[in-house]
Amino acid sequence: MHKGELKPKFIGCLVGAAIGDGLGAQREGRGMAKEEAIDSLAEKLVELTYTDDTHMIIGVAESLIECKGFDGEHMAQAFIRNYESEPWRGYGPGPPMIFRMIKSGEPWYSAGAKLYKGGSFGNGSAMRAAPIGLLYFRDLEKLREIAYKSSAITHSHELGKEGAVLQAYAIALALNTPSNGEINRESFLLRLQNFAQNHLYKEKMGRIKRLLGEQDSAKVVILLGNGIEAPRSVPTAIYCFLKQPRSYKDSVLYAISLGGDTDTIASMAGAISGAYLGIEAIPQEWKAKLENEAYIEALAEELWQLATD
Ligand code: F2R
Ligand code: MG
Ligand code: MG
Repeated sequence: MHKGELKPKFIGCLVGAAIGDGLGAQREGRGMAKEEAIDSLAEKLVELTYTDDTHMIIGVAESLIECKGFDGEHMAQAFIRNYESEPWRGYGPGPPMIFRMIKSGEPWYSAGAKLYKGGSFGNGSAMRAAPIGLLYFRDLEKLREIAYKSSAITHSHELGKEGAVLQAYAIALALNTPSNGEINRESFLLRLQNFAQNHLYKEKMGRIKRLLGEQDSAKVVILLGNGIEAPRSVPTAIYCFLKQPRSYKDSVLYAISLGGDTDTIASMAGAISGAYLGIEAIPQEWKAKLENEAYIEALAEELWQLATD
C-alpha cells in the first residue's frame, strides 16, 4: 500500500483506541446496555477522558519513537514516568506493583514473573499493543517478538503475552487491508488462528467465526467473555470489529453494549477498526471531544514516519 494511504490508518488506529477507551470508561464494570443509550451518552459528554488503556498506549508509542524500536528498560521507565505523573487513570492492580519492583532494582524482564501465579494474564498488555501492530506491520515475526517482550514487562503469563500478540497482529492485518476494499472475515480469522500459538486463542477464533451472524449478545458474552483477562477480552474485541467491519461507530457501540471491561474491549476494537477504515471513518463529534487528541495524532504520525521510511 502507498505510504500516503497508510497515514490516516495509523492515526485512525490510535485515535480510534483512545475514543473507544474514553467512551467505554463510562460503563466499565457494568452490565449490558443498548447501543442507542450509549450513543446518547456520548452526545451528552463534554469530554472523552481516557484511562490507563490509552495512557499505556502513549507510553509504548513514546518509547518506540524515542528509541526507534523496542528497548525494554526504556519502555518500563516510560510506563513508570507516565504512571507517576497521572496515577489516577484507573490502572489495573498489577502494573503499579511491577513499577514499584522495577524502581526497587528488579530488572524489567524479570519483575513480571513475580506477579500472581506465573505472571499476569490480565488484558493490560494487549490493550496497549496498538503501536506495536503499527510499527511492525510489515514484519510479522518481529511484531510477535516485540509484542511478547513488551508484554512481559508487566504481563509475563503466556495468555497475557499471546493476547498482546493477537491484538497487534489484528491491527497489522487491518492496516494491510485497503480501507476501500471488502474485508474477508473468514480469511482474517484464519490468519489470526494460524498466527496464534496457544490453543485457547485458536479455539476462540473458531468461536468468533461461528458467532458472526449471532443476534443474541448474551450468547456472545458467554462464549467469548467480557472480562479483564486477556483470553476473555481480546477475542471479544476482534469479534466486535468483525461483526460490523465497515463502521467504526457500530463496532465501538457494540463493544460497550456487551458490558464488563468496556473501556478495554471498545479500545481494542476501536484500534482495529481505525487501522482498517482510517481516521475519516471516526465520527467528527467524538474526535472533537477526545482529551489530548492532537498529541495522540502526533504520536501516530511519528510511528507512521518510522514504519514507512
Ligand atoms: N483497573 C481497571 N478497572 C477498575 C476500575 C477503574 C476505576 N474506574 C477507576 O477509575 O479507578 N481497568 C484497567 O485494568 C484492566 C487491565 O488490568 P491489568 O493491567 O491487566 O492488571 P492485572 O492486575 O495485571 O490483571 C488484571 C486481573 O486479572 C486477574 N489475573 C491476572 N493474572 C492472573 C493470574 N495469573 N492468576 C489469577 N488471576 C489473574 C487478576 O484478578 C488481576 O487483578 C483494564 O480493564 C484497564 O482498563
Ligand atoms: Mg482502563
Ligand atoms: Mg478496562
